[in-house]
Amino acid sequence: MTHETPRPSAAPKSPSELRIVIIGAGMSGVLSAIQLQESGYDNFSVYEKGTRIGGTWNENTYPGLSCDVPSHLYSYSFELNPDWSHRYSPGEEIQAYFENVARRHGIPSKLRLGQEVVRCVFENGRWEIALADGSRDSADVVIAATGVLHHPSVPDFEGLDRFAGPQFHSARWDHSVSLEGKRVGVVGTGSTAIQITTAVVDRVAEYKLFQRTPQWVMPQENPLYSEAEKKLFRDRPETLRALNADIRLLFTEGFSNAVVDADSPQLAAIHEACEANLEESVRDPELKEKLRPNYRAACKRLIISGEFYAAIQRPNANLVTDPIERIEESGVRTADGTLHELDVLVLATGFRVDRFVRPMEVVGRNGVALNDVWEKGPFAYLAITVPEFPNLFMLNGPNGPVGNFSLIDIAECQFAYILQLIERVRSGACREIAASREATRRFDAERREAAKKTIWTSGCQSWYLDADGVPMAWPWTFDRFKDEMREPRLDDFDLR
Ligand code: N01
Repeated sequence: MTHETPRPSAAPKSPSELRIVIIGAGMSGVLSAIQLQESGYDNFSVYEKGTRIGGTWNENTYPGLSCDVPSHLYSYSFELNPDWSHRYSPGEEIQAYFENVARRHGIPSKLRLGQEVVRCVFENGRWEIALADGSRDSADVVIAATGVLHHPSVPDFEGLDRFAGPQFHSARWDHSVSLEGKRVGVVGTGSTAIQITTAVVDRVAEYKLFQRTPQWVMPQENPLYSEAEKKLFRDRPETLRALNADIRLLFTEGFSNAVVDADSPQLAAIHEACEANLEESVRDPELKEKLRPNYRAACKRLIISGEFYAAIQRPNANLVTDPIERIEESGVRTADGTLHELDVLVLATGFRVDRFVRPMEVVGRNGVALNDVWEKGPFAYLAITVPEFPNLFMLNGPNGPVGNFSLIDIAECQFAYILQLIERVRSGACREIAASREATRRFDAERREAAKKTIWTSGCQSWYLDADGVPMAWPWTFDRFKDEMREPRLDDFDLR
């Protein structure tokens, strides 16, 4: 697709004259598309490298997949869903929700599925966009909604390719492989591995969970919503809104605001609840000690599960804590010399969280490559904009509040902010807008300082930390985030 490149101009444009490209059709890409349309910006396309929308929920299909944010909170504010089946609904239902919402808002006509953006270059005041199939586009504004937990991290275990049976990363689940009656090994003890464990342990002959680091597990029930409750939500939408508001308050005060204050009483209560869960749920003292972390609860991303401890105590389940030495044809060899024979090996080993828009090549003003700017680690002013990359706005970019809040709430706040930046370009107030270097430096220094108070620096290794051990995530409360997102401080921007 080719578009004629107009000369940059500060004359106001109608919303339809502004060409916008959204990259990614996950939760935040679909949100951007809906909100742009609602605001009258109809000249946009959404490029998605997958063949369906949904992002995370399209890519992750492992058994037991669900969202550990309650479903009535993990919903668009303008599309609350009376029909969620559970407090924490399964992944398939979440995927169907996004597909339904997108359809209802007419987004499919804007989607370019199976189209991967490989390069965005800022030239003559516009973004020139190249796609993997050789086609091109050109836009005044690019919205990068490319996701965070997205690029599988596969450990380079010696001999991994020698394993004779099926093996795959949790985000690339091979549904052609039957687990019934098999000896199955899962590496990792993050949220993913814990969900897989509870879902598959009863289907397999032998289950081995390879744990490098134990996790604190917060018990949570996952009740079904009754038909009567769903009818009430449908008939009286105000009850649904009230439920959403109640859960938001509980989640924000009880967890989100707590993790950024390591001394908070809420964190102490979470730690106690996790300790009590371990004490009460695990019978065998040896297993209990193997499962006991030596760091504080919520230092790593907290595991939410009412079933994991029961699952790992099934007679066919085994927690392996000896380090993995190598992978052999018939299984996993641990450092104590044991060969754990397996038919299927699953790597629930997490994601490369420092990628963001990469591997897409992004080149800003004067030929500066984002990859070089991010050489020491990705950063963005308020998680949205990078100096010298004008009119490029990220949703859930680096240093955002990922991991502690409903990502949908976050994306909605971010989009409202981005829309105000777009509006400045449309109105002719400027042609190009990006955070200034000075404001970005200040923000980065402040967030590094604030990060010292968070629970993530209390003595554990996790995906929150960058290569220098500094938490990458937003280190302040959700209220502060909402305040920041209310209106751009134009002094912090370089407007041209
Ligand atoms: O990944 P993780 P995840 N040898 O990075 C282990 C979200 N999520 O996919 O702890 C041995 O948390 C690693 O060990 P260690 C949620 O935000 C949400 O589980 O580093 N082990 C760890 O145990 C979550 O936090 C939902 O010592 C190795 C595991 O692999 C995030 O996604 C559901 C290893 C990776 O854990 C990521 O979760 C699922 C090695 N070489 C996920 N390398 C919801 O419900 C890694 N490990 C929304």
